[in-house]
Amino acid sequence: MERTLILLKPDAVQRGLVGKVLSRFEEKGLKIVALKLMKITPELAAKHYESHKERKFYPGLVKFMTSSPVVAIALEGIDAVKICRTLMGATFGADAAPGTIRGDFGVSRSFNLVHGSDSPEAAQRELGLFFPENTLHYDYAAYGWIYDPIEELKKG
Ligand code: 3AN
Repeated sequence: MERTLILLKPDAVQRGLVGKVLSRFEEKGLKIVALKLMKITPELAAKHYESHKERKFYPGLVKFMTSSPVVAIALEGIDAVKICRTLMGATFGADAAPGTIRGDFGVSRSFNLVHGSDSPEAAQRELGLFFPENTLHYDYAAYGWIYDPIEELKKG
């Protein structure tokens, strides 16, 4: 099982899309292991977007992400990072395929509704930043019907 960080960005919250976007992940079979509405501080934004510091869009990105609350979510599942990135779609709404979150709900380059960790290593780092209090561990009834244990064993 892998864990990943998802952020529903200020545009998703302000446009009333929290439920719809969260449903995409839940309905796919990902388990919610932490969830909170929060305001990102400039300090947290700087740590989270450290690798983009030199990019031209960085100041606008930090301003946007700190302008209004976000919903931070930790999701768990086999290959959770990759699956969430596929559900999100291409970075810019106008390029994102129909059926993806960004493809269905947005057209913007910067207001692109959702963030998802781009590797298991990034996920671990970002989960530590957004959920220093730790994520939960509990039995998820749906797993028995989401994963075929025989198929998973064969994958080894
Ligand atoms: P992704 O979120 O798909 O992993 P990254 O990591 O390339 O995309 O970029 C991080 C964030 O920076 C994006 N989610 C987007 O909001 C913003 N961003 C990237 N490129 C641009 C750009 N050219 N103009 C405005 N914002 C951008």
